[in-house]
Amino acid sequence: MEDFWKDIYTYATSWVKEAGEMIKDSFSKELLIETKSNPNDLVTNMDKDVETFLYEKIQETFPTHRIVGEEGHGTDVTSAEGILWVIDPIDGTMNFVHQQRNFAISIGIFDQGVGKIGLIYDVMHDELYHTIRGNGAYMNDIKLPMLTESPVKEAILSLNATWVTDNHRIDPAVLSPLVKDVRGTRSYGSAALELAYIAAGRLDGYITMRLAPWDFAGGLVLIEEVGGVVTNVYGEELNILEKNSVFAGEKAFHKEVLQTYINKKR
Ligand code: 2AM
Ligand code: CA
Repeated sequence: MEDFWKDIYTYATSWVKEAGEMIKDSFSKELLIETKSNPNDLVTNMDKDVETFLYEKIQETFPTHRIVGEEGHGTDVTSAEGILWVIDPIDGTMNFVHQQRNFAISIGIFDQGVGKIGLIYDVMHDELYHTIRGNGAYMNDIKLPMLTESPVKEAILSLNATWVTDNHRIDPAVLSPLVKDVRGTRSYGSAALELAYIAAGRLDGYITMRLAPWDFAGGLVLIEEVGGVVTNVYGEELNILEKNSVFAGEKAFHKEVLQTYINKKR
């Protein structure tokens, strides 16, 4: 393994763990909750504090690296040149506020647009999903096996019911037969965790009509490392700097869904 990436990974994992402690400590203090684009789009002082903490650590240690974060850092980043950190300080903020669990810190680190490091930290379970490209993916110390083929009829698909009810976002004629045919559906409310679960083989697919780069950056690197596929819902490559629809999954499942369900209806 190249020492260069190992070094970056070692710093990143220690900062993510430290940020996890900050979040846990915050449960005994008052949380300031605000809304962003709509009344259900929540942000707290902890989202902002964790992003600032990570941003300052990266800037101090790796001043040439570029950073994009959910809470406002890096709005000036318009290309994927150089080394780029894509950060979600708390993914699943609604879960964080309402449930105090099922949220994660997510980081994807890219070199000229190619994913090199993926980290997703499930803070409350103390489970860190991590990879350095080409060196295997892990949950804590446990190596994640390569994904095995999963036909639609045996698959568990993760998706948020919102997308099935809203005609403007996806035609129910596409999703409804798929939802009927899979073995089961799940919804966890944190894109980062849903992607980590695919990497761990607990889910076979995840479909969503809109995610921001910080929601999927870490998961993309993890899933690719175990042989899975992450695209938009039409099977096209994602742009790491733009909002996209996302369809992630085990390779055979991904192919079957595109061929049998999505492309037939286009
Ligand atoms: P967040 O908690 O960091 O906001 C919920 O189904 C998942 O989708 C979460 O990962 C959430 O991230 C993300 N999400 C919620 N609203 C979104 C939006 N308007 N655009 C992109 N991602 C969103
Ligand atoms: Ca997010």
